[in-house]
Amino acid sequence: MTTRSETRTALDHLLTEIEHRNPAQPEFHQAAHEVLETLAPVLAARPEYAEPGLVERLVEPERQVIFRVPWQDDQGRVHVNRGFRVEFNSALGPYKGGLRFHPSVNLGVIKFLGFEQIFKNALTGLGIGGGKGGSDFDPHGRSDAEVMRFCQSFMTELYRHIGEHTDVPAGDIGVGGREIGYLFGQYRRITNRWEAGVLTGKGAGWGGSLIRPEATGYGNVLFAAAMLRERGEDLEGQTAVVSGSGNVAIYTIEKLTALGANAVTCSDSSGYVVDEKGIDLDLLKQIKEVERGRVDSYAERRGSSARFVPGGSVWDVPADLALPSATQNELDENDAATLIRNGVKAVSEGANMPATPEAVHLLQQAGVAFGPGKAANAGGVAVSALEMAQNHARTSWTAERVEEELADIMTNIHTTCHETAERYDAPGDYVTGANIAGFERVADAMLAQGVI
Ligand code: NDP
Ligand code: 2IT
Repeated sequence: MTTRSETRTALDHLLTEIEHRNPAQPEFHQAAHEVLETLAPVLAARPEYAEPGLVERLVEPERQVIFRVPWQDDQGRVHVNRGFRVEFNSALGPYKGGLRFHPSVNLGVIKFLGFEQIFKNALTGLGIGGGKGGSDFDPHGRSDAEVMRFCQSFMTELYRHIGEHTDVPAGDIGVGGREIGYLFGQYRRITNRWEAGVLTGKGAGWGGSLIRPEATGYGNVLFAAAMLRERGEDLEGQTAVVSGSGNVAIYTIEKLTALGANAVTCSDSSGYVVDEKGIDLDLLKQIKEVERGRVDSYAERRGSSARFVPGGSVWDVPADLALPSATQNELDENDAATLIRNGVKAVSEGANMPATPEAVHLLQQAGVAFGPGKAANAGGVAVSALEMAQNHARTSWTAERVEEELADIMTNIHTTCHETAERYDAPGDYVTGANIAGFERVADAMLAQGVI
């Protein structure tokens, strides 16, 4: 019988090896640490999982593609970006995960996101494997025509690696409905196929699912509400701080408001806005979704209830709830200490890995309910899987139906994480619950399918 401490030693060795074999990929190391550090109890309790090679296979992507993306700007200048698709694990279904266009993208970032996606997708219970992709292209300040030419060039290589039964990309930072449209158009042109299920996040009129744009934010709020319910509380009357002002942040604010909470902040890389009356969503959507502007113009146009703070930390604003919805490592130890001092009750991750390991530790120690991204933000990829199901059946569901399914999926994920944490002597620890529950599903499928 393997003890937990023997298992922990073996995992520590593996983590050291991961760092050696994947140099200069700090985000991937961080994501691997966060998962592997919680697996010792399940590996000790279930000897079949401790089989040599299982976890080693899990941390090595099945396939990694890196390619050149040349494109011309409106002045005719040629730019060369780098494109990535990491197909991490397909034991449960076709690779599934978004594309990120942001200057900070590199192989390590895409690998961290792809690794997280394996467990997140397993938690949805919907038969999707894990993958992620993107480019170091920066869409900020680019014209529609430039973004279109970039997307066409990106897809001119990507098309050979994807397909409705193979690998199904979607959006992430810098990739929304506009980009998915250009990418889908180029895929259709190159392949001469109407293959709706090759991408998700499509427009509602041409194969997209209703509620997909809302799904990540709505789902995160439902997850936060479920954590609060465990503590005998609800969202009504709670003040919430939200970071970001993109897809996830906007629909997080929308659902918080609908359920009676007061979302008082949003942010972008220029700074944050506090609006004591609550964020005016019509104004925020106009600025971000229509004009593609910056959050300072929200404060200018909103009037006296709102102010813009350049730079600074949105986590300085006192609140009952915090929903980080921008990017990785945006909430550190100091931010966590400030949130705790201000009496925060729950932190639920809309973004992927927004809280640093030190911040997570501090929040959990202080008894704050903490929802890790791979559980809390799984609503987006879950509705992507529902989009694939609708595409396959050549049908489209009503918004009400999709929203009901989303609510059921989020409740199930919450229950699964909660019960799994209890089963492994970590009551209330959603990080352990999410990692072990996701791991069990993927590991069972990998064991059944042999050493591949
Ligand atoms: P968007 O591109 O729509 O919005 C991103 C927002 O975050 C913008 O306000 C952006 O500000 C801000 N941001 C991004 N990078 C940085 C940075 N390095 N520093 C400061 N601010 C930053 O992306 P999404 O809303 O789709 O994604 C947000 C997060 O949610 C990401 O972590 C993503 O992985 C995660 N996620 C997304 C899902 C989806 O369905 N879209 C599903 C699950 C998770 P600026 O414009 O100034 O850069
Ligand atoms: O991080 C994520 O889960 C996403 N960006 C959504 C992926 C998807 O395939 O919808």
